[in-house]
Amino acid sequence: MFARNNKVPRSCSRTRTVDASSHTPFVDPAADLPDCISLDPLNEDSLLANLLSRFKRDHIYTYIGNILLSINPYKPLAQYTEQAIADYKLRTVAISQLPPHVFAVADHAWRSLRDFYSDQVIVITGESGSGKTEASKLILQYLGFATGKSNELETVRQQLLLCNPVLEAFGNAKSIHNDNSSRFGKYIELEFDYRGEPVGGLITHYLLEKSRVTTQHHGERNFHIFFQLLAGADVQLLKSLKLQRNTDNYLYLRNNHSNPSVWHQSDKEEFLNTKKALETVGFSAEDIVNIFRIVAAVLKLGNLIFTPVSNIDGTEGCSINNEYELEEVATLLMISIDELRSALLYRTYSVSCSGMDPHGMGGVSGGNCFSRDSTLPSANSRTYIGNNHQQHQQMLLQQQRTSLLSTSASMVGASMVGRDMYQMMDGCHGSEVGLQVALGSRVYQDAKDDFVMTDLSAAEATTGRDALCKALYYRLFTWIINSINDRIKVKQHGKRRILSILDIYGFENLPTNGFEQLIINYCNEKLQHFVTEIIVKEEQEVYMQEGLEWSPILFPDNVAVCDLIEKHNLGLLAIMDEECQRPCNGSEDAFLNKVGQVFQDNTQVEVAWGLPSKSSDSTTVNAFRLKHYAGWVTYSVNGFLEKNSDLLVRGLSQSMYQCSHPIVKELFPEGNPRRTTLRRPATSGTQFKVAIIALMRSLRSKNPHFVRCIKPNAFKQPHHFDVQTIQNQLRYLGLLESTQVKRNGYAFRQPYAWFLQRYKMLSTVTWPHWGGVAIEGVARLLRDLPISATEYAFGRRMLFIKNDSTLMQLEDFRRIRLDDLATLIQKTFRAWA
Ligand code: AOV
Ligand code: MG
Repeated sequence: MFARNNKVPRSCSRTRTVDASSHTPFVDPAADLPDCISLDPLNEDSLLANLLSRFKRDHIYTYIGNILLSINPYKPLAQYTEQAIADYKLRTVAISQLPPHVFAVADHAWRSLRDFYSDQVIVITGESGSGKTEASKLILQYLGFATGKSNELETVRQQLLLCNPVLEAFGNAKSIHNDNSSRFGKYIELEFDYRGEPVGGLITHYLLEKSRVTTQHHGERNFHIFFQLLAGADVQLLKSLKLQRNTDNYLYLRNNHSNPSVWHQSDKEEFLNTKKALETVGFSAEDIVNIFRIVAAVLKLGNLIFTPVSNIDGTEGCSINNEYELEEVATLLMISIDELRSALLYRTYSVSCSGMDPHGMGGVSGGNCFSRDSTLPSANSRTYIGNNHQQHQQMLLQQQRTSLLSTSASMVGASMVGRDMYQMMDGCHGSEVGLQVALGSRVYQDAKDDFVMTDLSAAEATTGRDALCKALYYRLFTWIINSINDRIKVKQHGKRRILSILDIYGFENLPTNGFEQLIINYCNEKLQHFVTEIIVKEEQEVYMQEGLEWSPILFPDNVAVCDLIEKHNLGLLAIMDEECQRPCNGSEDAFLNKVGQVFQDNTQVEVAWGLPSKSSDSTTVNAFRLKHYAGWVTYSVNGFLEKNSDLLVRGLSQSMYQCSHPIVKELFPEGNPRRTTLRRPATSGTQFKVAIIALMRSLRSKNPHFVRCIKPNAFKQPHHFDVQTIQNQLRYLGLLESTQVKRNGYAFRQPYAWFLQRYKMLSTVTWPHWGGVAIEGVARLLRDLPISATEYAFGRRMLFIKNDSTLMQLEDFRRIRLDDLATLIQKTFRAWA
């Protein structure tokens, strides 16, 4: 019990950093309770003190009822051995005598699935670097070892265990908060048969932070796989991929602000793990090389340098400085170098009679886009007009033959300065009259596949190159996950139940936050809402509805911030979409203006113009600030619209579709010239919102288990228990309130009829049948069992059980009794025979 006189003084608890390896008078070392609901008194100080006391002994796990708190130790611990798994699986002692552990959560979820045959979900939350991904891996490890070992399931088990290294190699990166930060959200649904054996699974991923492919924040790295490949590939593989080992040779790996380009020793080993994992998951040697060819192509595309070229008619274009890199990229992607060069240097606009596609983007479901301003051909670029695909190809060939500095009048059906042309197109939206006036009837009349072509400036070509690399990488990532899903999907028929594990990117507040952080933090808001609804709000509502004695415990609700972001028409995402849908007037300033107007009376949003930039001394940024559940975050709007639009210009997707590389072709279906749809896909923000709403629906449909991860300090250091950092997390996660609810509340509840049906064999009064009212049967049954009356309560319709351990005890009684009955029946049969 926590001693009253050793209570943490509030004043020091706000500022202290405690070296957890040393003894301090901060807390009574004896106060080391595995479940915080037993603390007396229960308050923030005693909660903190108990956590510190346990942390000092490497007891990083603590219960709050059936919620598991996990504090990142930032050092390897000896508590994840096969023996530990066996302890939790075999339970030679009562579960309450085993220390709190993430294995216990995994075990409880799995037993609940098997025993109650209902879907379960383990929701892991916490800020970036708090230990969510490690927890999810330990849960998978437990489920992998603890479930049966039949040969038929061995492959499934191995595949499920080994998809993680693959996902981490392609989807994780070093961030300032975490050296192995997940840059995507991951929802793994494991399917089990009636025996509780794994039979397959499905991985859903949420919005990979693909902007990292081309730019990284100060002190951060690109995705691990780039470094792993360069460090770990043998000389032959490197040669075949046309790569050099030194990361400094690649622009995308050279972060100017820091020195992360030096690969870590572990990258080399990790490469072998990733390759092995790819093989075990079922990728063929050919698939693996094809995957690495794309990774290599991204690195080499990133090295292309575009130099401005002045045309003799005064317009501006560009050429590629290092053609040898282009040639190697073309070889890797298996595409003609001319085709690739044209896609990178020129822009083609479709002007088909079904309506014009002013952005030349077509329907694209992934990839990045040019910002709407940079989509425009530069004001002084040349424009070519033609009217069918063949003519287009001829034109490209002729361009390559003739000097870029000359204009071939025969190719130009009408002459117009690019930006004017573009604006005209936008204005008329493909209207026949408008186009005929501008282009002349020849271009438009038989227009099935008409097009306009312009030179790109060096800056535009660079933006295009980056957009292509982000699209290639993101789509490769999606392709890998889809391929894994094909391999791990359930092949057997029959009834199945699901145990899901949710591991998303944690809440982030960086020196400079952008679109990605808004998406990440929106996701965290939704999860925070889900968790507090279930743990604090709904639970209390049920107690009151059921007539149990209850004093309400209040906890601030974050529904207002969720609404502010996702509200139909008037949320931040909707305002962003509205700007993105403007033909060419959409701008980040206009977006920010609208945010200021819509939320002028809202105290949770602030708009700020001209803030000094954190990444550069002289520049300023326009931003808005949001008051999240975890504190205020300032978002610079720079790049918001481009990232939200998430489109790739048509010429680039068409060129990728032309590749003979077997995977790349598949990644860009919209590049098929025969595909006619011009419908714009939903924006990134909207796609994410739809996915998150579906995720919340899925979470709600399952029985939840919670792991709440806590970060002990901001320096990734072991033995450092930073009181303020932890106190802040305890507060915004509402852990004191959760403890109060759990302390006074109940871990389990079920209607009387259900309870009676399940446990009727435990009493001769209720077995084999109870003829009376269910509630009375349950009361008789409980009276016959060695369970303390303080462990349960009778509601109007349901029986409430205080602790999970009591439920587990009931399950154990049931299993023993059923075994006895089975033996008895067998004996009786034998006697008859
Ligand atoms: P995260 O998933 O919560 O962050 P991780 O699970 O990647 O955080 O943990 C960050 C690092 O902390 C790991 O790489 C380990 O070095 C260490 N760590 C975490 N848990 C443990 C543990 N139980 N034992 C030992 N070390 C641990 V993010 O993905 O950034 O939100 O987006
Ligand atoms: Mg993670």
